[in-house]
Amino acid sequence: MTFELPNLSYSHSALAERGMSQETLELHHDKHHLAYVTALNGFVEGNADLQGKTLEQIIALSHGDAALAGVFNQAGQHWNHIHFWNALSPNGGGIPGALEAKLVEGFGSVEAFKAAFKTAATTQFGSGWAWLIQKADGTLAVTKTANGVNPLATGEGTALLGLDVWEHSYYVDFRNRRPDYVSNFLDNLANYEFAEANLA
Ligand code: MN3
Repeated sequence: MTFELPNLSYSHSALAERGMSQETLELHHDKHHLAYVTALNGFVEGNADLQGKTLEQIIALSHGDAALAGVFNQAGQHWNHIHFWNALSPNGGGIPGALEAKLVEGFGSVEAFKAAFKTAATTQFGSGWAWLIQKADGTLAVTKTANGVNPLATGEGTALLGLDVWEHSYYVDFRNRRPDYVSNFLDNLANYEFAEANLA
């Protein structure tokens, strides 16, 4: 096996009081993420060009290549979910000072950042992701991507904080209320210390 499902750094029930249930994490991490890893390993086994490559290298070489669309989807989703588990915290929601200063610089206020992020996350039509990124010029921006795409693949910038907006990420806990899931993430679950650590 080339790639492996990483363990969560918290228990499956650790986020339940903050709006992400044990059932969601069991399905999302143990089933959905594992399926991406298993499928990716199947592609690698069957394609010598992919063997020995890092996950980032596979994302770079498969992105935009129609013949490798299946590979990209699995590799992108593996990368995205590794990021996502780190973007959640049982002590989430608190924004450390250096990141807060960058958010104010980039968006005018923390509230304006959250509004921009919520707009991106709720207007991503169908499956995808919302991201806080740092662009090459050092400034922050909010973006959204479809399916398994991420800012690493598009070259838009460094992913600081990503939110999964596929229905499997919120349907158990929030049913069809994606806006409530997004707000709860921003206020109660987001690991802003992880986001700050991703700053250049
Ligand atoms: Mn997911």
